[in-house]
Amino acid sequence: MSTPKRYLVTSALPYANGLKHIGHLAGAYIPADIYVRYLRAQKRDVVFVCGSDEHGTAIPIQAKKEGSTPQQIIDKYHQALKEDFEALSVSFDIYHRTSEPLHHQTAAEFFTHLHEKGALQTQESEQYYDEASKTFLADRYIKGTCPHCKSDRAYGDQCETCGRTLSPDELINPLSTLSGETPQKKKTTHWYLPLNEHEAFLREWILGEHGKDWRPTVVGQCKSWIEGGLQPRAVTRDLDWGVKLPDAIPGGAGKVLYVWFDAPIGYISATKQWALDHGKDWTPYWKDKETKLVHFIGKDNIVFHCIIFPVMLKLHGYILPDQVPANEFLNLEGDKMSTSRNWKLDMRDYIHDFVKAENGGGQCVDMLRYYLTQIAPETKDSEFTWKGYQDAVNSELVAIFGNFVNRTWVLMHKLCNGKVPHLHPALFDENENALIQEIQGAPARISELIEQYKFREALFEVIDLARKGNQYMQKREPWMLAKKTDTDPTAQQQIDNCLHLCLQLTANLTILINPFLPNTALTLLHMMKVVDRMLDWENAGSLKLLNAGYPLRAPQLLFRKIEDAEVTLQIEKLQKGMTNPIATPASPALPEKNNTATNKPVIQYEDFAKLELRSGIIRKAEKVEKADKLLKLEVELQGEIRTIVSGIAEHYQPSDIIDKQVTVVCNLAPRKMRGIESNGMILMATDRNGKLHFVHPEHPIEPGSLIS
Ligand code: B3M
Ligand code: ZN
Repeated sequence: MSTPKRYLVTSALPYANGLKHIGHLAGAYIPADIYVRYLRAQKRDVVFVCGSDEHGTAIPIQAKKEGSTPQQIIDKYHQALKEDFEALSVSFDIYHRTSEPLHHQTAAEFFTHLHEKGALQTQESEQYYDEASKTFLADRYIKGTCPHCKSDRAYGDQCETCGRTLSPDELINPLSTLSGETPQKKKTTHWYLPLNEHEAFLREWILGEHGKDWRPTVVGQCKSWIEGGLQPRAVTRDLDWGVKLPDAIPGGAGKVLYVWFDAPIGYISATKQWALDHGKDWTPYWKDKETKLVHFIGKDNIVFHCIIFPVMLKLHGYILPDQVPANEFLNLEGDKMSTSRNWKLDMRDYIHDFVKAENGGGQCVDMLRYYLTQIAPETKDSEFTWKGYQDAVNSELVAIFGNFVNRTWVLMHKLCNGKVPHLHPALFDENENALIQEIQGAPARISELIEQYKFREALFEVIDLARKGNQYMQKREPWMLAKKTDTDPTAQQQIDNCLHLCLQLTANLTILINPFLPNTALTLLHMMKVVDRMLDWENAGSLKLLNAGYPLRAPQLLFRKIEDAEVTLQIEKLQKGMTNPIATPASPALPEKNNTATNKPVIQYEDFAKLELRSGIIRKAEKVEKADKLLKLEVELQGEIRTIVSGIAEHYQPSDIIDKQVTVVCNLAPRKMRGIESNGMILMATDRNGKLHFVHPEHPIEPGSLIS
C-alpha cells in the first residue's frame, strides 16, 4: 500500500468504573503510543484519540458499590485515568469522554441516520421487569443459579463461578439485584442491527483480501462469529444511564443506546472535539478513503471492532478500519489478572511506587514501557513477573543500552576532551565498515516491523544495535589504545574513530528508541545538546548527526537497577492485595527508595474499628507446593487453630517460626491461594531493605488477646 494521506489511531475507551491495570496498558495503549510516536517522527498526519467510556451498567453498578452516584463515579475515574495515561507518557492528541454533550449528540445523530435509512429493525420481546423499582432489568441486574455449575453467583450475562456466558432466561430462580424480588416478564420494543444482512460483506472484507494482513487470532475470532451465524443485535436498552434515544424516534422514550453502540462512536466524537480545539476539519479522518484507521484493543473487544462497528460505519458511509491489531492477555505472576480478586498491578500503583517516588521518574516510565513491549501479548497470552521486569531492566536496559551510552560518554570526555572527535576514514577496517552497515541498515528493518505492528521485534532490533555498539567498542578497546599514544602515531586517531562512530550510533539509537522510550530519548537529546528535530525518522541511518568538534554534556544515568528487595516487596504487596489510594496528594519525595509509606487518605476511627486484630501463636508452618513465596501456617488464637497462607517464605524457614507470636487480622474475608483457603492475615513490618519482620506484643501474652 502506498503511504496513506493521514492516519487516525484509536485506543479502546476504558470504562470509567475503576482504575486500569498494566494488562490494559500493554494491550491497547503502549502499542498504539509506539505506533503514533513513530508516525509523528515520520512527519505523517496522524491523530491519536481515546477517552473514557462512561456508559453501560458497569457505571451505576460501581456507584452502588461505592455508595456514590454514576456522575461522581465517572468524574472520579475519568480524571484518574487521564492522569495515569499522562504519567506513563501515553501521548493521546485528545482524551475525551462519552458523557460530553458533543458525544451524546454525535451518537444520537448516528442512530437517527441508521434508523431513517431503514437500516435498523424493531422487534418486540419479553424481558425481565422489576415491579418494585419500575425498571426493566439489564442482564447484570439479574442474579440467580447457574444452570451449568449450580453456583448462586451467576448473573444474566455470565456466571462468576464457572465463567460461562449466560442469557437471563437460562438462570434458575432469577432475582432482581435492585429489589431482591423475583422479576416478571414484560413486553418491550428494541432496535436491532441486523448483522445477518451483512454477512456477505463481512465475509469478503475480513476473510478475504483485506483481512489477510490481520493477526490470525483476530481473523480466527471473527471467522468463528461469522460461521456461528450472525444474528440481529439489539442496540437499545431500557435504562436511564446512557445516551437517550432522540425524541423524534417514536417509542424511544425511556430508552438509551446500548453502550457498545455508543462507545465506538466515541472515537468519532473525540476526533470532532480535537478538530474543534485545533481549528481543523474532522471529516476527512472518517470519510476520506485515503485515511488509514487503526484500532488498538484487547482481544475481548474484537467482535465489536471487527464486526459490529464496521457494519455501523459502512451503513453511515464512513471508512472502515485498515487494521485492528488486538492483543491477547497479560497474566501476572502465574495467574490471570483480576479486579475482583485484586490480583493485578494498576497503572496507578506502578506510578506511585516507581515514577512518583523518584526524581523525574521518566526513566521508571520507560523501564515499564520497555518490559511491557518486550513481553507484549501480540500473538499469545504472556506474563508479567517482577523477576522478569528486574531482568529486563538490569540485563538489557542497564547492561546493554545504558552501558553503551555511558561508556561512550565517559571515554569521550576522558580521551577526546568532551568533544565529538574527528573521523579518519583511511584507518577504517572491517570493524568500522560492519558497524556503519549496521547503523545504516537498522532503520528500514525497524520501520518495517513497526508498520507491521510487530513492536516487540522492532524493540529487539533497537537493543540489538546497542549490543553491536558494545561489541565494537570491546574490539577496539579505546582505553588500551590510550596507553599506546606515545608509541603508536595512529592510536589517537583510532580512538577518535571509535568514539566518533559510537557517538553517531548513540544519536541513531536516540531516534530509534524514541517511539518506545520517549523519556530516554529526551535525556539523550539533552546530553548531546541537540534539538528535538533530530528525532525525525528520516535522520535515522545517518552518520552525520553530530559534528566533529561539538562539545557534549556530561553523561546522565539513563536507567537504574532494580534491586532484589524491590521485587520481594512488590510480590508481597500483590499477595496481600495492597493497592494505592486514588487521591494521592502531591507526592512528597520518599526519603528512601524502598520505603513503601503510602499516603493513604485519613480514615475515621470507625473505619479502623472494623478490623479485628488479635495476637496469635504459629503452631505449624510448611512450604506451599510450587509457590516460592508462600507458607501455610496454623495459627493458634483463642481455643481455635486457623489456617493462614502468608507470603513470607523467602524470609523465614518454617522450622524457625514455630511458637512465634504474631498479629493476625482475624476478620479478613477468606481467600483461596494455590488451592488453600486462607483465613486471615499476618501483619508484617517491612524494613528499608525490604526484609519482613513479625509484629508482636512486647511480652508473650495469651493467644487470642485483642489488639486495638
Ligand atoms: N469500554 C470495554 C473495555 O474497556 C469498552 C471498550 C470500548 S472501545 C469503544 O474493555
Ligand atoms: Zn456456573
